[in-house]
Amino acid sequence: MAHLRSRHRLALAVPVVLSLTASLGFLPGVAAATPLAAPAATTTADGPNLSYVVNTTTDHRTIESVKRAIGAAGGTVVIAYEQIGVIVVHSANPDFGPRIRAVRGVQSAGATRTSPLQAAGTTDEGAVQVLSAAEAAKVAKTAEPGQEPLEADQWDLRAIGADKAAAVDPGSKKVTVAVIDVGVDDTHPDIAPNFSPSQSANCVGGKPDTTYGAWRPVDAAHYHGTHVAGEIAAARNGVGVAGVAPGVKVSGITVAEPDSTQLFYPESVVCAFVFAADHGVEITNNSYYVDPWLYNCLDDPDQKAIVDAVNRAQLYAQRKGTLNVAAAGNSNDDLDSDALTDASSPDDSTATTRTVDPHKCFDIPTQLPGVVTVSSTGVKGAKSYFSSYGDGVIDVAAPGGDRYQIPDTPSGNGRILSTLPNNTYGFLQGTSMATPHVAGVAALLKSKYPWASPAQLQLLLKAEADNPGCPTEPYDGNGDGVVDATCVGGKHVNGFYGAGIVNALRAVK
Ligand SMILES: [Ca+2]
Ligand SMILES: [Ca+2]
Repeated sequence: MAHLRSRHRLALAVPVVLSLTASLGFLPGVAAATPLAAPAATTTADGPNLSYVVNTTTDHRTIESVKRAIGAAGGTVVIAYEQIGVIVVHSANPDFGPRIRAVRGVQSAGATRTSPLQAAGTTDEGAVQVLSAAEAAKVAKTAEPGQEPLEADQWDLRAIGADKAAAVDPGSKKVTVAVIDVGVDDTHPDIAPNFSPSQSANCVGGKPDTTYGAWRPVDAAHYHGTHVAGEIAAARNGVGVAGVAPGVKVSGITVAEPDSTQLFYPESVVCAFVFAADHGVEITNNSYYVDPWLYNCLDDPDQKAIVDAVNRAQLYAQRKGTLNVAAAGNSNDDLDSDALTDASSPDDSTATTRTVDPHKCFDIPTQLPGVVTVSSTGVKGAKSYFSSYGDGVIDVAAPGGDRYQIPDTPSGNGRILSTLPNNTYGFLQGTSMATPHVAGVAALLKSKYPWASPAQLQLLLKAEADNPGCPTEPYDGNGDGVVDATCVGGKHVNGFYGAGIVNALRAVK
């Protein structure tokens, strides 16, 4: 679950205990330390079968010649994305990485994983809190005319004017937000009315599977994407909750491993961006970081290849008119600092502790160019205690919940209430939850300005945001008396909130 912006590291609020179980047979070993001088034509399969991304040009002849070299080096092509020059490969040759990097026409190449999962972890942000039937009945009793039954607990909608915006314009059915995540339960009665099956797929492994229903979560533990989808576009249908943009469409592109690791490998994410771009998706929601590295350092050939492949895919989506919105992370890291401690990578084998410079080692996709980077706020409009931040890194902020900031609502829960698989509802907190609020407001903007480019949408999000400014007191997010972060910047742009907290009502006016 590393990828999910939940744990201390970055993403969100997901519980889930990592365990080993079956999952693919990837083993340790990897080629990283292997010298480059391997002999020709080794096709031995004496190593673990790893997955790679091989990045080349978009020229067809070059791609064909690189494909032949891949075969000669003991690799098998899974899929070639010619439009971005990225080839997904499996190989059991321990020398495959160095071998293929030496081939003419290959710009970067590397393994997208290290070895099978061994470590377990729990989330700092706490597990999902399911709303019981009794609690739901209590909340529903407080609903006012015109409100959804559980809306009294949705302080986040009111915080960005999304309740009032829905009365003006709920957004257009011609706009789709794709949720790149662990799967979306489109049979949920609050999601079914707005779901777009033709823009949904399962991208696990790097190749899209569009079989009907392939995008659904494999089990109830894969609930994260369903929560995100509801935050964006849960219908105003007299049932449950409402999303920020209840008139737009939402789709699901699954990238999480189906086992309990729920890892988001790079080739799956590459597939998701290309699929979204090629299927007319206007906005993608990315509430995760790409596994297995929290920060990908460009001086490492594998990590460089991962950054290169994912960046090509997300830039391709932008060129086709898709705005990509991504979570800043849940590790309360200053992404503008000179040095950060990354103790969680790689998260598919044994993590080691290393110091990284976030200007050279990137959390992706959130730190990639043109991506809207989102920090999280609580009900008081202050940065969530877990939210990463950084002057010049954060673009905008949005409600993602904070259990230390208590709202005056029936449940008094500072987290975000939304849909869960199997027709249930629950609370989560994280930058994972902030991101869909931004995606929802962006969808409202796109509904109003259908010709707006991704860059223009991002400018509008910023121009219409409300900036709380840096706090005047030292920031102690969890109230333990120890200062947790320093906000750098001014009233209009700063490291905690970027240009400010997005606003749905302004988007539709
Ligand atoms: Ca509803
Ligand atoms: Ca503190």
